[in-house]
Amino acid sequence: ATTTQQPDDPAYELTFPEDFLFSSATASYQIEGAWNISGKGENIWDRLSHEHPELILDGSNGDVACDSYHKYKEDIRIVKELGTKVYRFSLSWSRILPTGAIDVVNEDGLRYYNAIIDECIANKIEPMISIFHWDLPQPLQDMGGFPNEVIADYFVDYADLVFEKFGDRVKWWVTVNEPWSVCADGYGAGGKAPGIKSEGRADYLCAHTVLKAHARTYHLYKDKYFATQQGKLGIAANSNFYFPKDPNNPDDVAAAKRWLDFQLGWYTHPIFSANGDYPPELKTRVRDASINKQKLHKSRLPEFTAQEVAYIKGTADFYGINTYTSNLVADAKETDPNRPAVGTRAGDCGITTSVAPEWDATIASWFYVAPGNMRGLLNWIKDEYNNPPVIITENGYPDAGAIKDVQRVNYYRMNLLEVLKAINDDKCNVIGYTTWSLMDNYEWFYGYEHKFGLYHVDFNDPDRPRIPKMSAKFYQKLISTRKVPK
Ligand code: BGP
Repeated sequence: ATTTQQPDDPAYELTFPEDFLFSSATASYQIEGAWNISGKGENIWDRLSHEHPELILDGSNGDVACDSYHKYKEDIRIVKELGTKVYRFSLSWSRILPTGAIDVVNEDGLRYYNAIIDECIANKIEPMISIFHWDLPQPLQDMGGFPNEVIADYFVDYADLVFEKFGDRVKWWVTVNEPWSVCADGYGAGGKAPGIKSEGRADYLCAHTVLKAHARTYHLYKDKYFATQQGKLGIAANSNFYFPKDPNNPDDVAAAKRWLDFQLGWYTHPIFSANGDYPPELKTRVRDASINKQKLHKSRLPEFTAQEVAYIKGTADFYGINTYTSNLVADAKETDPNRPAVGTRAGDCGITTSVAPEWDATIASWFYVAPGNMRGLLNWIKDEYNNPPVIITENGYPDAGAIKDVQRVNYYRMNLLEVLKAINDDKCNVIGYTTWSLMDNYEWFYGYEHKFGLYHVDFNDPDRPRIPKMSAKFYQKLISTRKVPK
């Protein structure tokens, strides 16, 4: 069974609040194409996909993708057809600033995003803009990328420009999409561009820069633009919810909670918790592993000064969360032969992960359908951070591209019923929900092999037509009735 919901689940009777922000998402590198057109500079995904096609499942790249550089009106047309109030998309940093730095502005980049924003407004769609969704300008990577704190300066200059140019019409801003993926994958496990493998080191440095860049961007917006633009700004974190492998074993229960702190709290504790800063156990465990076990001079986890803690705390108007799947977590003692090595994040945390045998597999090896993930995560956020306004900034299901995408519909049904229960029964302050993705696109290391779209895109057709799948019709009906269709 792909879902646990019963046809008589009482949540089918519940309705989403009238002003609920339904949305669907895309990202620049994944859809735009036009990688070297009209002054755009090279970014880390251009570089990686061109130089290392062997890392991509089908050896492909985003050179053309959905051709949204030319077809953005088609994108807005399907957003309109779905009926979402919001369209979440991202800006290509190197299309606006080809070298990443503010001294060379590419006018065509500004023109392009102005056109998209205007097209949204003309169709009464509120743009939600991700300032950064992974496509770092290559020249900034050549300086070390996010592990080098100077990148925060470039980020803030870039953000300043986009607020100035687009902020009159944009009321929703996301600074960074999935800082965990940027850092833990990009500079830790190496599973995303720039593909650097330095787990437990460069990923911690990256996170430190990202958090500072985010906070500075928030303060900049509040100080310089909020009075006239009145927008809201947040971050889109990502995490699974983690279940204890043995719910009757208190050590596993503690381990699952701890891993949430290591994965999600790592980014959102400094921003949303009452005391700010990294989660206490993240600090003590990494410090202990670094100094006592590895005999390093200091902790691999950088420290914030008291001033920085205060500066970063509270820098978000909403809590954005992307979530897809789940894991079981077991405590792994020092003597456990399965415990990951000291210096890896899981080793620092003292855990192992697995999946439950009853969860359905999908086309993606990392993705199992895990009932309870959504509701568990929303409750964790509520309890951990005093119930902040939450926007689910991504949620979706991978397959090989069926138009009659029954499993995707089941997945959405399961998750949206959980969202309704979280709102109504658990009093979670959820204000929006976003599907990943509006349409099939370039799924990073999975190329065009994995599809998440509500709309099918034919990548063999030069016109790249967008065709609604069953899931698009399901979402459309859900939005118009504000109930989950049975
Ligand atoms: C999220 C990203 C999206 C999207 C999705 C699917 O992490 O924000 O950009 O790609 O995951 O993941 P993947 O393409 O790695 O399967």
